[in-house]
Amino acid sequence: MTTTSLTLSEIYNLAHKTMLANGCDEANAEALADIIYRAERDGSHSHGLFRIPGYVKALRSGKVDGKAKPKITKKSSVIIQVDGNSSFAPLAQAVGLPELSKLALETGLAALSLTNVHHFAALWPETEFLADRGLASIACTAYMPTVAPAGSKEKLFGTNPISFAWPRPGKNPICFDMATSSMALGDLQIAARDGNQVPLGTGLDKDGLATTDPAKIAAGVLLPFGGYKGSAIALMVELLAAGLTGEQFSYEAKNNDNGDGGPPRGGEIVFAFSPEIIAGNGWELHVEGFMEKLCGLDGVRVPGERRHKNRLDKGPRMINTDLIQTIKSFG
Ligand code: NDP
Ligand code: PYC
Repeated sequence: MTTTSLTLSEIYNLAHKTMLANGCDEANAEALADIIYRAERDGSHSHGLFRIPGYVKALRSGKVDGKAKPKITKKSSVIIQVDGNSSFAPLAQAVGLPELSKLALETGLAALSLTNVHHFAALWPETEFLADRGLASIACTAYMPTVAPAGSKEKLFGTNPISFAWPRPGKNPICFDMATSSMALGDLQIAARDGNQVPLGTGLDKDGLATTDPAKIAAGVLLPFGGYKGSAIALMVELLAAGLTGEQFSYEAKNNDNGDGGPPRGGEIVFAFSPEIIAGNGWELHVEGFMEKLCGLDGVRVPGERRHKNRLDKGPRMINTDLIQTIKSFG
């Protein structure tokens, strides 16, 4: 694979320019470019520039409205809904997350339901936003059928990511963000592009046979992580991101999608909790005592730590040259 060096501002500008050239207004382009830049900065490679071709396809087919204005509604004293009006998820999040944070800091616990959005990004930006404001949170979204539920060889679940973050005042938050499949589809596609094999157990080919060839898995099914346990979490994500928001389950998203290769319409749920209100005074010290024990164990690291270390590096990033050429060809 050939790579080209891009500075972080070149990454932001390339994403921003491409979005503007393909029908986004400034607010939508800014929200997307910011999420792409932050993914590359932190080393979330499968959800940064790699996603631009899909974003562009969705704009060009008209599935996503690059000029959408998300609409916010307060559904109850602790529930906010943002209707993305066919936007990509980041702009709807930019509208909803500050309100969610305000509400959870007042009440101790609140939820944000995002509907009519197209989610193609990592989820840690949502949960870290809340952790930076002293809140614990959980976010999840569904996708399109990619993963066979435990016991089956047929795909029904999306790769259904879930992120959790916990605030640590004065320190980086604890934050995990993971697909509930053995591997995110983006990483499988990158492995196929780069000619790498994947571990046995990642997925099955179209005949239901285990394989280490990512292209064959892409034509077959991914498996949930951890067998029936990961499958149960993927099921929970379908129910929370679609059943609870009223948006599409992964199978419905696929049935109603135009197949342009961009992200389908769906929902996302974000729950926020205030340790200050729920646990009360002293929660930080209590948790730090636990974290000291955890991090004192040989071989243990805090989820999110890899990204937070990458973030300290303000230098250029090495990006796949073909990908840059493809993105530049979009205008
Ligand atoms: P990974 O398997 O790479 O990582 C999952 C989590 O585990 C991360 O928080 C990571 O932290 C943490 N972790 C990894 N290794 C260790 C370790 N040794 N000790 C402690 N923690 C560790 O993520 P996935 O490949 O499953 O997902 C990648 C991305 O894909 C996610 O950001 C997800 O949101 C996104 N995605 C988005 C979808 C969508 O529909 N929008 C669908 C599916 C996935 P760290 O980052 O610090 O390594
Ligand atoms: O990597 O599985 C994935 C994915 C699906 C939608 C966005 N990312």
